[in-house]
Amino acid sequence: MISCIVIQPEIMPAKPDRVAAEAEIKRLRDELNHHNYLYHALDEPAITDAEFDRLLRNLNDLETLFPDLISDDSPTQRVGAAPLSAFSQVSHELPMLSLDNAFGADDVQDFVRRIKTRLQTDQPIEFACEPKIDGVAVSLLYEGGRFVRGATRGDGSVGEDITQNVRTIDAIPLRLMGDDYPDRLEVRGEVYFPVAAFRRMNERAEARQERTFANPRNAAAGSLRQLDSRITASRGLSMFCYSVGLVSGGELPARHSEILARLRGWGLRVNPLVEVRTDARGCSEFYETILSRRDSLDYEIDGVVFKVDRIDLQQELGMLTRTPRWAVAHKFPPEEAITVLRDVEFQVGRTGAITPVARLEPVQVGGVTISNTTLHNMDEIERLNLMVGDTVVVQRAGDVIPKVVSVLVGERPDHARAVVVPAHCPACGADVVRIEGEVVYRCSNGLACAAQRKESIRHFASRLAMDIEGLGEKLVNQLVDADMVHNPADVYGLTEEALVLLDRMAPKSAGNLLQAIEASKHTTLPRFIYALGIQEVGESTARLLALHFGDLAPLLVASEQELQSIADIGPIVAAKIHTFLTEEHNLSVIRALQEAGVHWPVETPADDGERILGGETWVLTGTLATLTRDEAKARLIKLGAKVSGSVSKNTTCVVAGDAAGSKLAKAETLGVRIINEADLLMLLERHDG
Ligand code: 9MJ
Repeated sequence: MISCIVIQPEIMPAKPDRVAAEAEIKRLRDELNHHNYLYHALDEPAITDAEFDRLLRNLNDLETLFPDLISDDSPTQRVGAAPLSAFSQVSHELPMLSLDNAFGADDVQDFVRRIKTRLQTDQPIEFACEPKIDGVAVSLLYEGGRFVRGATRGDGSVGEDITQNVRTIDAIPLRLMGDDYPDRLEVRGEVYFPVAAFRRMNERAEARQERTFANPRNAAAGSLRQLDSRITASRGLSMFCYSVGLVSGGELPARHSEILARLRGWGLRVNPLVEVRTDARGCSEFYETILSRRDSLDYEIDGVVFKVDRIDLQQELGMLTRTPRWAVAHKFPPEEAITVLRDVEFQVGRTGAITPVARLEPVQVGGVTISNTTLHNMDEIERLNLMVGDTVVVQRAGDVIPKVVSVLVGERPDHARAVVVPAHCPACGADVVRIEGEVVYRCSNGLACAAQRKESIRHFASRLAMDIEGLGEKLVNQLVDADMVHNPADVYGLTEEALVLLDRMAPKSAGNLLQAIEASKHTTLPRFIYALGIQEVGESTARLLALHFGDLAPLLVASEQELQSIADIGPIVAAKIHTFLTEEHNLSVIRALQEAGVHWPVETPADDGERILGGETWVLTGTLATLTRDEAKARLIKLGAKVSGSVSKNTTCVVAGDAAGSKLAKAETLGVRIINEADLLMLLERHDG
């Protein structure tokens, strides 16, 4: 919810009388608090952000006319306090606890067993099960229902007073709802940085070449430690509440889960995934469910927490020094790990690109063991300041392949050595070259290099290219090593007699493979162009070329200029295509493929200008739920649009998917038309894009 306040004195109405103003101020505050609650605590907004802002402006206007009616808990008073010079200290009247950790189902079983032994019972025990938010623990103090103080956990006994910053977090009510709250109520929970907002912030920082934050937790901690609360306000922090501390002048329910429900009723934000489960088995099921949902949440969690639900049993169990006996955190496998870079090897790709690959001391990251990972290119190695022998941090985010994110330079051993690009191709021994202006180093030997041959044949057979099932990496390696296949066209000359001589190739699998090879002859022009493996020609560019030329023959004779005239093809790509299609060895492979019977239906070439989106420039940003980025791009291009990677004042329209970031923000600033995925689908369907 955006809560910026714009004062427009020139259109201020005549001053209302004080009594009427007081009533209206109260009405507006109640209404705003109610909508804040619907938006943040229940995630069910009933009005738009613009309507919310209008109400907030009305309230602000009235408070400007009657400043003595302003109170601390007014929704207008979140931001605006003068910057501090330092934070003062806060002593927690009741210590803020930390949690004991469990690292596996066995630890959880032990925890439940210990509890039953202490309570001398073999009756089932109910646990409140909560996601463990990876943020910053914060205490909120309410007196008479008004928010009066926010504090960090600190060492558990003494924290810092961050009241001004906490006030700016829209998800935290400045006034509790209802009237049955205790006179003094301390609520505890975790302030966090929503993942989408975190990514947006880092994207913006990167664009301005400013420092980025390593992860949402650090970013939340950094945002809460700002002496100027306007900075905190700009960050879009949020909070989940998960327990109470000090309570006086009122009663709370007898179960933890009911206390959470009560907190929610007072307008505080409680995680919606909290459930009550019984015994170790129920807890483990909860763990698995939450683990499987982890990547779809807009906040980071590093485990789940199990708490004995009955407060009387919690009291009976008591505490150790800093951790309660009645709770445990079952941690997820860490998504970050530290290991040693043993070596860097270089792999040769389809286009000869020499890619550095890290050989790591095997380490568990997010539940999988990793021992290799790509380092992308030499610029990345330089950026990381990486040397062989270094201790490195490996991180895995979601289901992404783990990567080296930083080097612990302080741990660098004396024997560390620099990573050097080999002068000769590790596969064929030819010279390695770096074309000016390019990041990558390449083997200069083209298809005479066995590694490039293997990769180009593997690419040719891959699913989005000729889709030859069964012709995977291992088989391609064997075929090239045995000198049976030198180029993609040779695949169509394979025979059963030759294939059965290979390792693990029975007549039946040879037969299946030959059938798949035969079936692949009937293909489409975009697939064929993509299968050729021209540098910079991915699936969507291949579609573009097919659409423009309709058949292969006109593409083969196209000039660089004509290629460049196609929307979305720039001079670099045009040059790569032109070079590829003028090299004799490539042309002879193309001829051989056609002679072997590879064919496709001719497409109707399209005239860019006549199509519905002819002359328009579109930008895709964020994640689309029903289309891949390439597919959306290709379909827009089919309707004549140019699809660009960046927003400018010449952009016609931006399609904003989920978690859209800086491009969306820029489009908003420039006033460019923005549509969502549903609008895009409607447009595509209407015009058969
Ligand atoms: C987190 N971090 O989400 C507790 N926590 O309870 C939850 N932390 C906690 N509970 C007592 N859900 C001490 C800490």
